[in-house]
Amino acid sequence: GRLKDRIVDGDRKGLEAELDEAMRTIPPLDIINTILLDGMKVVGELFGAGKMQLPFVLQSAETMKAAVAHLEPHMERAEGQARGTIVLATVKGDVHDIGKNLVDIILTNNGYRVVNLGIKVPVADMIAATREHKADAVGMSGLLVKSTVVMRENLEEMARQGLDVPVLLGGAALTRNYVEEDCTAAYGTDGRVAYARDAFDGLSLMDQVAR
Ligand code: B1M
Repeated sequence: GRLKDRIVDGDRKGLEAELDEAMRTIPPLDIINTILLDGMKVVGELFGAGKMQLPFVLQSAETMKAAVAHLEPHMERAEGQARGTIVLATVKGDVHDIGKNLVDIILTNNGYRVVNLGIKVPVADMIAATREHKADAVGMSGLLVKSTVVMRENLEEMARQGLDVPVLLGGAALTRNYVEEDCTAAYGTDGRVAYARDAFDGLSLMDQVAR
């Protein structure tokens, strides 16, 4: 569809009007999950195949962000007291934040308090924020292969600093096996590091740990 093409082309002109039009028939979250994310997938494939240059990838990412920002106020939000707190960050050396910010939106809309520390976050900042906010969990995001190594090192440091909250890991370069074997071993105790395949997986994991 046209909205998907807009993401691929990084075309923001008239984007809001088109999103408003789409929202008449499609719930905002479905627009993100089915249409917009499909567009980002194409961008990733084109870039990976050397058929799209970085500045254009950036424009697609900006268009995606603008679209999500426009849709976000229209999403349903769970009312009442916060169900739990998560500290969320893209790891050191990594700037990719679209997936992390989606996780933020989905958790926030489902009643969690999200302390979003942004991108390129050193582990010391995550540890400090976890203590300061008495967080129930830490969520790390990262899309680069090297970020998977950073996550494992972060878990070692968290363990050294005596942190024992559950940790959720997400991002395209991770595998379930790497998270459940290597990362769990790095953190020390069994079962406290979980792999979130997508933002909804992140929500259901949060529902489990925050109880
Ligand atoms: Co970059 N990039 N990028 N990039 N980029 C990838 C990741 C890459 C796979 C592209 C490719 O080669 N095909 C590749 C990584 C290769 C590798 O490491 N093996 C790559 C590269 C190489 C780079 C640079 C090094 C390029 C360069 O400079 N030469 C550079 C890195 C800079 C850095 O980080 N230091 C770079 C830069 C950029 C842009 C700035 C241009 C832009 C990012 C803009 C931004 O985020 N603000 C960008 C983009 C857009 C991409 C692709 C095309 C799309 C990523 C995206 O937003 N996807 C990406 C290709 C790809 O992923 N296939 C690519 C949509 C998003 C919703 O998905 O983040 O995976 P994702 O999130 C998912 C799940 O992973 C999960 O939930 C989401 C869905 O529900 N999830 C979590 C993620 N985090 C979670 C946390 C959770 C739970 C679930 O709980 C904690």
